[in-house]
Amino acid sequence: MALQIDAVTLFPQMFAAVSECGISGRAFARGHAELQLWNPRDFTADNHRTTDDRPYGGGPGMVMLAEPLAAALDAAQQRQQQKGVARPHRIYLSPQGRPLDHARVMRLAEQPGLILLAGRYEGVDQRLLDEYIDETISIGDYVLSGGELAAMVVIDAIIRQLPGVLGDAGSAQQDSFVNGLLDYPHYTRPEVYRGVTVPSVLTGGNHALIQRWRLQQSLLLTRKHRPDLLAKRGMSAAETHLLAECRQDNQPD
Ligand code: 9WO
Repeated sequence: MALQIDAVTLFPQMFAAVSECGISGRAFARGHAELQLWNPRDFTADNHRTTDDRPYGGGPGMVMLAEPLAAALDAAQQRQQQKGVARPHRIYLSPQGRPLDHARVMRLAEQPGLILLAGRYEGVDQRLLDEYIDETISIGDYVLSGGELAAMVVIDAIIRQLPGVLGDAGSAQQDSFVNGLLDYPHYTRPEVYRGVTVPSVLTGGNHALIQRWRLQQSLLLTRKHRPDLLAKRGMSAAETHLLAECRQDNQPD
C-alpha cells in the first residue's frame, strides 16, 4: 500500500520541488506514495481569509490561528481514513523538535500515513499543537522562514527508504550512511582533471584494496567533521588500525 502523506501549509506550491522532481517525483508518479496538500486559508470563515493574529502577551510578529489549522488537519485526517489509515502519525516541523537522523527516518518510513504541519510567522497557537501533534521534528539548529522546507526534507528522506523506490544499486550505495559513517570521496572521468589525478588505488582494479581505502577515507572524514558520530558508533579493532596507519597529510577536507 502506498505511503499516504498530507501536508498543511500556506504555500502548497513549494511542495512541487519534492512531488515533481528527481527520485521523490518518480516515486510519487509510480504510486509508492501519495501527497495531498491542504491550505489553511481555504478553511477560513472571514472575508479576509485570515490565518494569523497578534500574540497574547505582546511581542513582535504574528501567530497562526488554531481554527483554520484544525479544519485543514481534520480534512487531512479524513482523507487518510478514506485511504485506510486509521491513525496517521502527525508531525510538526520546528527547531524546538527532536533532531532528525537516519534511525528516525527509518521508523517514520514504517508508518502507513503521515500528516505534516508546516508553520509560518512566529509559530502556531500552542493549544492546536497540544491537541493534534504526536511528534515535533527539527532538521537542524537554525530558523527558517517556515516549516515547509523542513517538511520536504522529511518527505524526501522517507521516500528514498520505501521498498522499490531506489534500484538495487542505489540501495547498496546507501550502506555508507547505514554504517554510521560519512561517505567516502567519489571520482569519475577524466582520470586527470586540471592536473589533478584520481587516487591510483581507484584505477588499480584491486577491489579489496579499494574497499579498504574507501573505509579508511570514511573513517578519516568522520573523525574530522563528525567525531560525535564516531563516539556514538564506536570503532572495531580493524577500523582503529586503519585510522592509525594513515599519515597526517593526504587527508580529505
Ligand atoms: C521566528 C522568529 C522571529 C523573531 C524572533 C524569533 C522567531 N522565531 C521564529 C520561528 O521560530 N518561526 C518559526 C518558523 C515558526 C514555526 C515554523 N518556522 C520554522 C520551522 N522555522 N524553522 C523551522 C524549522 C523546522 C525544522 N527544523 C528546523 C527549522
